[in-house]
Amino acid sequence: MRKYIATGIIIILAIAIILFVTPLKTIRIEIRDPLDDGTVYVLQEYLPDAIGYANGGLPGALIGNAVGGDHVVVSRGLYRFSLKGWKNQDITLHLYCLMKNATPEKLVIYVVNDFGELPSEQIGDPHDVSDIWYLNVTGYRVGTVTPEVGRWFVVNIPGSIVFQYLTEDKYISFMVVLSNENSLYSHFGIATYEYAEEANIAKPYITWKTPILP
Ligand SMILES: [Ca+2]
Repeated sequence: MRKYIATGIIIILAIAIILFVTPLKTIRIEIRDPLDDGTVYVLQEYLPDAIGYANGGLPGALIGNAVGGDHVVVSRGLYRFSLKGWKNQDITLHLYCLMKNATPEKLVIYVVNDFGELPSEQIGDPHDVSDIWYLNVTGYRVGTVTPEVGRWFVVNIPGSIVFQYLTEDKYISFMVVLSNENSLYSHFGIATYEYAEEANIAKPYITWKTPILP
């Protein structure tokens, strides 16, 4: 009798472990296309009119304030990822900090409506890029980070926010803004697809966890 009770307890324990300690695996998705990341930069003298460029071809995204030619330029980072296979999980964004200049404070990360593929280079005269520049206004602020140069940093995004901003073809987009972007010469540099290719490091990527068992 005692033997049957012991066996029963072991079986119940085994079922409990399977139910409550479901093993998880990490799904990792790197940015897919070089034009899925880049920057939008504007001439500070015209703000709040956003006059400048969107550019997806640069090896690195400058986040903040810098001098370009005779002008002070304010720049923001843009990243978009294809989340094929995502099923409502929370996700984590992974980006790599390359450098900093002057006194940048924090990076503010927004989930934004999709900006689509970026131009491959700076084209023509400075023009109205307000449709991209102001995406943070309708975006969702997911967090702030103080990155360290030469290190990866992460931002967690709730699944419900991903669901809210995901496009029909399963793209999720981010904008990275410097908290003190009007502070002269203050900026961080973050790796893009192009930088990662040249430097042979991982491209910007997203992770989420999913059960190993179906
Ligand atoms: Ca790019």
